[in-house]
Amino acid sequence: MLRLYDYAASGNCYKVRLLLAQLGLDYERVPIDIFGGDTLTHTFGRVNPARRTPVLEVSPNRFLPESNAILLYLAEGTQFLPEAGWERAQVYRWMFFEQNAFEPSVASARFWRLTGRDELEPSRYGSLVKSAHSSMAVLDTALTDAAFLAGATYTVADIALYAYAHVAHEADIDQDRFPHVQAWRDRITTMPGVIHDLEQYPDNALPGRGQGIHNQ
Ligand SMILES: N[C@@H](CCC(=O)N[C@@H](CS)C(=O)NCC(=O)O)C(=O)O
Repeated sequence: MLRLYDYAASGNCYKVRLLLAQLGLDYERVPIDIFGGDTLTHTFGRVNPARRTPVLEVSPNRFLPESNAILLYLAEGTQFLPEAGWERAQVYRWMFFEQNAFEPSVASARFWRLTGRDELEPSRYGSLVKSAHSSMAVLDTALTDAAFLAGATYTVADIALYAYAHVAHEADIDQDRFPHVQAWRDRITTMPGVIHDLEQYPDNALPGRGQGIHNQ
């Protein structure tokens, strides 16, 4: 059976849980307390040397880290990933954008806001929120004339971006500036099989409390 090394408050992990739910696949969920030291053990170092979640164990001792790589692996041959060609390239384009611009701004701003880091370093938080607005604007422009990111059909690109876009308001991001993102989010929210199980950050995620790879 598939096994997911998972952190309940992580949007990157939520992406994978969402696709697994929509595919109707059974899996074992292994909770990893990323601020409780679980990623720092020798054993977890063999699961993912980068010491991050999510990781999918596809068969015994075969570990696949990186949320978007996991989405692409699970979606192969399903309705959630177009055949090779133009539309597939669009899926890659948005998933790369998600990792290099969207997640580092939107997810980080939200994490900072929800764990009080915004008050500790307001000017750094301000820069994150500014970058997050730029990333949201890119998404909004793309969704002006398209129902979904890669075109007419819902794909893993939408899942990758939805994970943090659907909670972007928690990061002081002004939703009213992005009406096309709102409409796209509403379309996804009501789709069959869509789950919403992103949890709040626990106390050990607060500054100075935890012992993950980000010691701040
Ligand atoms: N690029 C990676 C990022 C994974 C990542 O940063 N995961 C976070 C949770 S969202 C984590 O496990 N962090 C460990 C830590 O901060 O100690 C992916 O998309 O899977």
